[in-house]
Amino acid sequence: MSYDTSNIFARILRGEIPNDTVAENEHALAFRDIRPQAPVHVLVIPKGPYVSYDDFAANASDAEIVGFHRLVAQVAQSEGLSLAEGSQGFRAITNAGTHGVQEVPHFHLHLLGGRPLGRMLQ
Ligand code: D5M
Repeated sequence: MSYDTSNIFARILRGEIPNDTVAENEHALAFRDIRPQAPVHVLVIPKGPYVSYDDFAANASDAEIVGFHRLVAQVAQSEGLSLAEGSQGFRAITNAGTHGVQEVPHFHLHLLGGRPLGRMLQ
């Protein structure tokens, strides 16, 4: 699947529509989900044009991959979700494609926490 530059997260990255930014580094942006499913619901996206997790993992540079994951860790800490600092935990998920029910075709990781999230897999 080729990258669609008109997707909403591409527009956020270009500054065409507003977002509630939580943190940012050279390679990634973190902002609050517009339809939060938990007290903390932050999306972390790479700044590069990657459709899905597998696209990102296969094609991003080492620096982009590290930068992305460091931002996830930074947000987990700043949002009070870090296990190392005594939180009750969190969930990090990414949806891909039709079966994964991916709505926005720019890779994003959902970071959810602040309440018990229930069991996902039986
Ligand atoms: O989830 C896509 C997520 O993106 C969904 O939880 C809503 C969120 N969303 C959609 N538009 C916006 C804007 N403009 N700001 C913040 N969050 C947004 P998926 O994993 O693709 O199903």
